[in-house]
Amino acid sequence: MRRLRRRACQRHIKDNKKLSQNIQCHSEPFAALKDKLCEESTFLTGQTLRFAQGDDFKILAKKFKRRIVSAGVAAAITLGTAATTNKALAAGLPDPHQLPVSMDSDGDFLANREEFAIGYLLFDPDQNRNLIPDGVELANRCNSVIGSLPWQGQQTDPNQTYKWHTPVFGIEFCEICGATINMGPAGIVNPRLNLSVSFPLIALHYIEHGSFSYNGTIHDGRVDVPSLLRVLETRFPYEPNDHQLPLNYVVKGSGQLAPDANDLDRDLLADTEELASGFDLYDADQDANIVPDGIELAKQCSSVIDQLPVYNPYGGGLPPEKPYKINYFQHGLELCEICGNQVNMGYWHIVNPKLTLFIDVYDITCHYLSHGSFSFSGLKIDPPNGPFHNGRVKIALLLSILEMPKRCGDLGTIYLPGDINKDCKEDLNDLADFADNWLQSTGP
Ligand SMILES: [Ca+2]
Ligand SMILES: [Ca+2]
Ligand SMILES: [Ca+2]
Ligand SMILES: [Ca+2]
Ligand SMILES: [Zn+2]
Ligand SMILES: [Zn+2]
Repeated sequence: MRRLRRRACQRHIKDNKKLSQNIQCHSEPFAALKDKLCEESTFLTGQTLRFAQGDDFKILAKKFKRRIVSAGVAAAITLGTAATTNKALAAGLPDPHQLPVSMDSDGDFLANREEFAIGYLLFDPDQNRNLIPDGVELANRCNSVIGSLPWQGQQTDPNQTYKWHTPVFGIEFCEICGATINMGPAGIVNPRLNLSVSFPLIALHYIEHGSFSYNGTIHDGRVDVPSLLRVLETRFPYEPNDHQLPLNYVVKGSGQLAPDANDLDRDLLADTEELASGFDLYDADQDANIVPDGIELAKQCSSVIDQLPVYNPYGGGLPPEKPYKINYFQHGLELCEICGNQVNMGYWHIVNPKLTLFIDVYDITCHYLSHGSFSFSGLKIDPPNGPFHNGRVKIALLLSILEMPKRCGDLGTIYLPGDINKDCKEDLNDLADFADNWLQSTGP
């Protein structure tokens, strides 16, 4: 089947005398995939999903997700439909550069031994539930990191990671799209860690297409994924956001925002914060959703704060018995140091009546939390825009006041031993999952 398709493509390339990457003959499975997504989206949301000409797989999946989430049925997609849709996506992948990998139990384009080496799950093709096979998005992420690296000789600092390529006299062709690529070697060097990884240049063409395996007329093989991640100092496909201030971030006049900048697992939770909140200081991704825990915890806190009931102490009613917030916004604004957005200079007073604890959270703090950061830095609205509110949330205190983990799946959720599908209920579905996993298990 695969060979047939390839042959048809080669014929197509010849016919068109054009080595384009958008080959018509791949559009057929893609069209089927679109139909499938439309169907599922219509089923879940009652609205028809529309695609523009030239939508690629990533945009497609994103559109689908956005529609589903905006329709408020995110839970349905995470718990029920995702599994079947993943299989559909994995089966009908539109970019034929994404070559299947041997010994890949969950079909996510990462071999079992690679998943083991980089700390991913062997039997979950979509750990972050975004409908993109994890191997494909990891390759995409690597592609964007590699894209931002300077070429050898163009580094601005001797410790900077760089990429190199030694052109030779000769080219090869991509077996999938026919692109012409120099057959010389290439690689990436990380001088600070004294690590490097090398591959034929054609590997970069495949990484660009979401694949760590490559197949050219001269070279075929697979990039050493664990080494590549080490060299790039990347572990997750997650796109970082500038609001996620490093723990050693310093603001003029206030000094370092975080009281502790030691972070063994580099998940943006300081070691002392992990200890104080009962997290694992050696595991950057305790809930295995390939999002660094510090970043997702901040976002979870943000959404829990958003949903707290507002209590007006001057309104005459009794305060709620559950956690609530009081609005102490003020007549004045401050600026976000990172994006320049204006937020209120006031704060929320958050109370947990049962524990008789409270915490004040500035509006600027909420802004940073929503971007995945417990550190925050606001500036005065008037030039020269000196520092205003800045610091770092007292995480352990905030978590106890908000009674986190609040929802099933929030970081720190403890699952009962029989709760195999992790929906916080032990039921018949777990039995089915158990039977599934038992059949797939390669363990003794
Ligand atoms: Ca796999
Ligand atoms: Ca994924
Ligand atoms: Ca940490
Ligand atoms: Ca995580
Ligand atoms: Zn190609
Ligand atoms: Zn901002």
